[in-house]
Amino acid sequence: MKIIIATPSPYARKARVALREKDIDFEEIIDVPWNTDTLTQGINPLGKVPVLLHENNEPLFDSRLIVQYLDSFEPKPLLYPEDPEDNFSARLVETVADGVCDAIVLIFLENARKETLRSKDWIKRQEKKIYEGTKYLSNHLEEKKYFVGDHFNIADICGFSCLEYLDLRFPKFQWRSEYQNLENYWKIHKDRPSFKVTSPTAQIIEPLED
Ligand SMILES: N[C@@H](CCC(=O)N[C@@H](CS)C(=O)NCC(=O)O)C(=O)O
Repeated sequence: MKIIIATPSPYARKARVALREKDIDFEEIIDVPWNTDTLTQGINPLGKVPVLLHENNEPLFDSRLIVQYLDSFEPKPLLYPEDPEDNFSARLVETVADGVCDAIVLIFLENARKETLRSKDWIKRQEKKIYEGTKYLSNHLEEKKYFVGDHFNIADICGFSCLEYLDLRFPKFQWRSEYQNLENYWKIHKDRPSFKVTSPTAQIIEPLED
């Protein structure tokens, strides 16, 4: 298998962690999807990473679809829980964590525009999603070791990736001091090998004109 990724991307990280947790052989291809020469051209009409390439199958994109595919390709360990209640609960955490990352990306892009073109109201609107979403994650976690059930699953991949993406792109938010339970959770999982080797790193993107 091959996976096209960007090093800061929390969505690509979901697939990167899942591949490692399942011990699947794969090659990582690093792209900068925001640049005009992105490798996603002609592969993903949406121009986004991650993209999974597997033999002659159709390229798969969108992190959720990719992780679901990986669960059917190699069910051990299953990342989307079998139990229906846990399954919905894990998907909810995934939705909120991904949504927080969406808001972080939108602020990052807004700030990449010329100062005169930036909208303070738009940034505020996105910040509210970040703060409310993180509060939701904290409430959902309580004092547990895992977000959902008693096993590591997709909710943990998304929740943990979201917290480290906050550190990278939205450091003014001191979530560690505001939510002690999230800080404890981060400490418990930070040395997990699949997380350690996929820790997000910034890339330089072409500046946005107009
Ligand atoms: N819903 C998608 C989101 C993927 C996404 O937004 N990826 C970003 C990188 S963090 C991207 O490639 N953006 C390029 C663009 O929108 O042009 C998923 O979960 O895979």
